[in-house]
Amino acid sequence: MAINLAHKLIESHLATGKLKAGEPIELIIDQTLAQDATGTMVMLEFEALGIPQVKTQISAQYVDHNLIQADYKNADDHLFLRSACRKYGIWYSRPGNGVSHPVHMSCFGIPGKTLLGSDSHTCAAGSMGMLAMGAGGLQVALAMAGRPFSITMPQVVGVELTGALPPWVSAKDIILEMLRRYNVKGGINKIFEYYGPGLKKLTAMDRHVIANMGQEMGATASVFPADDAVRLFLKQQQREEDFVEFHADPGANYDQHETIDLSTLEPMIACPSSPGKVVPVHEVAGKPVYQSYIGSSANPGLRDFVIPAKMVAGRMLSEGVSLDINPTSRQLLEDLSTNGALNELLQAGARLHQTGCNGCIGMGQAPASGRISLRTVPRNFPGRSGTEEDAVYLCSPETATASALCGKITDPREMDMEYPSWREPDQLADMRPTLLAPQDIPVKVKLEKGPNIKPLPQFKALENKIVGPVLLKAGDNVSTDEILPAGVEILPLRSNIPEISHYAFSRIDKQFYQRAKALNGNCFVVGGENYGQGSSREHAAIAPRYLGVCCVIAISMARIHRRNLINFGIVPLLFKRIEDYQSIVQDKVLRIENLAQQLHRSSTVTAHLEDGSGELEVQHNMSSEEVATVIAGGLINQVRNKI
Ligand code: MIC
Repeated sequence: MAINLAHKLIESHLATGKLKAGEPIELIIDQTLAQDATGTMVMLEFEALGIPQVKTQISAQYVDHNLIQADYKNADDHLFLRSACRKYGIWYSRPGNGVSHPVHMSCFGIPGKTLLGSDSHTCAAGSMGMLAMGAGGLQVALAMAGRPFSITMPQVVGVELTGALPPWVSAKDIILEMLRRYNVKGGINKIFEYYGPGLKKLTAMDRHVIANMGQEMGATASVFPADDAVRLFLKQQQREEDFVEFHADPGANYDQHETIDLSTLEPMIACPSSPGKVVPVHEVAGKPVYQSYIGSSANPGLRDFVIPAKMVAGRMLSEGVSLDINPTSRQLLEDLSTNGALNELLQAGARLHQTGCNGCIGMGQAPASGRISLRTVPRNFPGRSGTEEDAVYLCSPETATASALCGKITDPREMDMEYPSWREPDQLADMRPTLLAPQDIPVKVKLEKGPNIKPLPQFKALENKIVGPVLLKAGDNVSTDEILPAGVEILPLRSNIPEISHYAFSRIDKQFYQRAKALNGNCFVVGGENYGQGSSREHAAIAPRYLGVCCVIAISMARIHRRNLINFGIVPLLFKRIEDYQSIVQDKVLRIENLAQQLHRSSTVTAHLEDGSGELEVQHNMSSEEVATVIAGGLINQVRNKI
């Protein structure tokens, strides 16, 4: 039988289970990555597991999110991470080296390997024939300890690309077109596998753009074959010896089929405030622009900076627009400065920021109130830029630059210039010397825990009778940015759960923390479809749990967040009937008796409305192992109990 690439990758790493969509499987993980905003938890969790050294082929820790050192907090975190890398045998990428996903690809990506990362955009490495997935930090810590990673076996959607992109249309427009078709939850429990003649002209970094934002559709992963484009990429990194050809068998089977004729695509844009609100650029053209943002893990390639540089060469940006350049990595910055593109950008009036994730996650660069920001980043959830009621649009570097030149949203095809030509260089600046390699012989290292590093909170086992109010009722597609926001004020608290919990649900209800504290007991949170979409930050589970949330009841849930809830002892429940979601109101008190028995016995859980007005039947889709985790009060307790 002709086997698709996703199945080949899964089969070669299968620890338990069968390749049957919907069934639980466990996968052996070859490589892990962490970034600093989630990495401090990963290291604390790894410490709690009591394992002396990582057991993976490669584990790497990047510092790319918490870069602004407004006080000691982020700096404390950096030192802690460096010491943890020394202690546990992990590569350390210091601040200034750049965004984890492209740097990992450049330094460590190998076709055919599995990669698990404590960042939802880890899936970007699917661009080079890897099975790469995002997960909560605890899952990554366990993978570092050599434990397999469990997921629900996804369906595989074969996306055939035909034709070639027209001028002014680039990889970002392909993934925006996918988002237009699938929206933010059409990819749940799916792997998107791209194939076909249209791949020929897409470089490994173009594919990274597409694989990265597969996460925005809720997909488990996206995969591309390891072909000549990947060989060239590895050659550019002086690692051609790591190339392994890897692709689907001819005529491979897929669970679902999708086709995109690239020649028919046009510049696309995602409107505020969801990556799924995609329209052609010309539909929103003419709106005044305040900021155009180039960079992030969603458009990290050299061409994503050089094309804008060529577009602005010899011109001046519109006077009212800030063109913010966020270099991906030290490598890219070096290449931009040697090939002259950096000067073109600066001379046109662009603004240079340090290498890293920066404004993508609200770490600076917040737009002015009521003004439009055009960004090449992967997400535009409400308020994520740091400005309340922001108006962030997601688009290609071409659209962002054309709009910065014209001062208004502009379809780049309208520019009075030829589409700049671009050829990948044979070699790029070498990144690896700036990474700190793990020592061959482990040395005794003390973890450097400055005052910003607080111990992990301990949670009790699940109570068998839960009585509490619905403390919050939320709508559809609530992202983790709304459950536990990021940004310059909150991100530095990632290593301090008591402090960060003050911000739980603050984007939805500014009084949530006070109300939870006043209650000082168990409570429920209710959500609509796709609850917890977006990031992998486990703080969006830990902080609510710390405040007494013991169950979330939603219509459906995003993969990573659902698992994070389980990992920290919050029961993920699902409405059986939409009407029940519609009729339940905030403050309604629920009572669940014999919860553990109910979870073990069947998929149905009965809750009683405490005012005597009846019963609410909900369901769960946890495996027996997941039920055991949640009953233990989370994965750390469960692992400890086993030891
Ligand atoms: C994001 O893009 O939302 C982040 C910040 O990279 C997160 C991780 C985090 O919250 O630290 C992600 O994508 O997982």
